[in-house]
Amino acid sequence: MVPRKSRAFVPRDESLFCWVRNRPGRAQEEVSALSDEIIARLNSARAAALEAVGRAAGASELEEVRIRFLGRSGEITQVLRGLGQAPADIRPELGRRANEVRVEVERALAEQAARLREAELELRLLAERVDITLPGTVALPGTLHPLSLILLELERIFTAMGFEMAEGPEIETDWHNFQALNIPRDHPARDMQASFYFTDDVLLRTQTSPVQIRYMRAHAPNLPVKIIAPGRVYRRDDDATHSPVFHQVEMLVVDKGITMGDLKGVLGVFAREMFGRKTRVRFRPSYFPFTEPSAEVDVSCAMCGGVGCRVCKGSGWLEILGAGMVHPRVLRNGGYDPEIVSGFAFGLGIERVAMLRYGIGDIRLLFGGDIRFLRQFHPTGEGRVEA
Ligand code: 2NL
Repeated sequence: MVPRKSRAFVPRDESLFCWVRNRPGRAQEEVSALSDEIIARLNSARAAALEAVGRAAGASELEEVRIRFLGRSGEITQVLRGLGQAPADIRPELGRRANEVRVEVERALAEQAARLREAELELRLLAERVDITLPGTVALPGTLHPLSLILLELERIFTAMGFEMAEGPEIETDWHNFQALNIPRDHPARDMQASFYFTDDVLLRTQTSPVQIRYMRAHAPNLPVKIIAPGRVYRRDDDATHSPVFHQVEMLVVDKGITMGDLKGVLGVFAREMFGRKTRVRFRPSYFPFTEPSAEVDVSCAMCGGVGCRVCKGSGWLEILGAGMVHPRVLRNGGYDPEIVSGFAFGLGIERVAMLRYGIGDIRLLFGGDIRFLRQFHPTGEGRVEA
């Protein structure tokens, strides 16, 4: 509540001093009575001021109190101002007292202002209090996706053997994706790779082979070609072991005098590095349009060591990739002369390797984004699950 402003306690014209001034030759009793009265007024002004200061609950209320008592026409100011007309014998004493009152009220104002600031700060500190014992937001370190882990592993294995990484576009021409790889438009192999076409000539690549075609055409006739081409590929498949988007790594070597023995050697190193030192490799005759001869390559099952288990369905072997000697037509489409050079190639699905390596039963887990699943994988192989 704002205290009601009182007027200056004595209007100038009716001041006590007017009364004294107008009566020269006044009696000593009159002067002392006057002095007593001024002192009484000072005291009551002092008491009222101190009380008002004590009651002021904010900076603006405090300012009102200051104006009421010490302002230009404040109660104490009025007394001080009027002292000029007080009789000379009592003036110094009254002046001293009035000044004391003024100083005292000023100090009380300053102290109350400080107290109010303090209290306000106290309130703010209380309101803005931060509980530093509350648990913070835990920043869980991320983990690499199992597909990334396999890809990094492949990169490590093949770059150690002197291979270069090659990349290319995911949107390809029919020629780079199929025709250059000896798969003409009417070839039955196209049915096995049901594709996503934009136009008759443009599609999402179904394999990373077009990267190798592009690489050969960019580098021919330089030798050797030793590349691995990892990347995302697309096929119209969708079940527990097939995803419409998946990842492939293909490898290509082209040089003079390359034989199937080189292919077997490289695949042996790869299999032992990826699946363990004791891993054995088996070749079965197969067919791909872009290789001749062609082979399905199996590795001995790392789960059971080759005796047969659920993972290898009792056979002791896991089909891991397809490979072969690069077809002469494909070499020629890459800009190399098959009379002078030869080469080998393989292709593998990264998802399949990840599923075998980590014991994942459903390919869709790899694309589900469930971090409870994804957090289990660690470069050291910790936290392996049977899904
Ligand atoms: C598989 C089989 C294979 C290739 C890919 C290839 C690439 C060029 C020339 C010759 Cl440029 N071959 N790639 C060769 C054999 C098999 O993939 O089952 N992939 C998942």
